[in-house]
Amino acid sequence: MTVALQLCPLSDALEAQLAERLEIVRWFDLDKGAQQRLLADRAAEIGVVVTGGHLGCDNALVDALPALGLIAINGVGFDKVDLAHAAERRVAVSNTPDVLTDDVADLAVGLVIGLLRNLHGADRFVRAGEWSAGNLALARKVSGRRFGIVGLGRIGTAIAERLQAFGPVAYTGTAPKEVAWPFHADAQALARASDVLVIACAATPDTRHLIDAHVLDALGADGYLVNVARGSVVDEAALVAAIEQGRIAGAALDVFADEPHVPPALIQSDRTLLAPHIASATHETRGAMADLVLANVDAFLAGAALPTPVRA
Ligand code: 8YV
Repeated sequence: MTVALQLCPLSDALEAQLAERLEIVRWFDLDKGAQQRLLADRAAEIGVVVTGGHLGCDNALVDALPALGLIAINGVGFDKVDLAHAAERRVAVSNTPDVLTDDVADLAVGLVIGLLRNLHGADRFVRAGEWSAGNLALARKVSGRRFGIVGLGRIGTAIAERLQAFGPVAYTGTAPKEVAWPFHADAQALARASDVLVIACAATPDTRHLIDAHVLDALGADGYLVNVARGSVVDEAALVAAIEQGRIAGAALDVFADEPHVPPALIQSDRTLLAPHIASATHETRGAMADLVLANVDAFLAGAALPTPVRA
């Protein structure tokens, strides 16, 4: 049986089905010493790595596995895998596109509404028994806001389709698309024209820290930031400063630069709504993602074309 390294926890159902096809080694359960011993004893047997989009697989591990043939990502994002390096090593890479688009877009809308209407504060207010002493401070209206989408790919488009029910939508990206929404040449111009900036672009070297202090200042003291993409797209230190100094009104974040580490200033602020990278975390979508991971593993084991390959 082909041996597979599992780099992060997966759903019980996916783990059980993987174990029917592969001998699974739970890499993340091993300490450094045990990992080294495993590589020394069994590296040549390991043909598959199964990992998450948030985690990927670094080049050092790829290079330590001479028989590696497939990196199966349980996620759409492949920014944590060096595709050129994998191709050079003749390692195929698969991901789980499309099946999580609705969930990520739904969560983005939820974060927009939650942030502007202060749902997190309202929940805390009731639980803390503060209601009998008075009313919660007023929040901000969602309908009529101008929404700016950074990255109009599959997920960005699904977010735009939903948010246009609330107010005007515009976007930025690598190039204008054939859509009715207006295009802005860069994130700063889009931020200037938006009340709510929603980040939905892929993490690439070009989008690293795309949302910097200039973009946040263009969004302005009444503007809100929502990020369902990757933490690396936002200069987190600049965001912390903008939140602390009230240079933007608030931020709702499902992703962070160094997960699961969240800067204390973001945790302490009541201008932030925070989530632990849950955009695709529903039973339905994680089930569909698992099916795609298994379909790619099965194709690889059968020597067939991968259903959802990622190409360099
Ligand atoms: C998942 C993701 O949280 O799809 C992605 O790229 O980041 C998320 O859907 C993650 O991949 C789960 O393993």
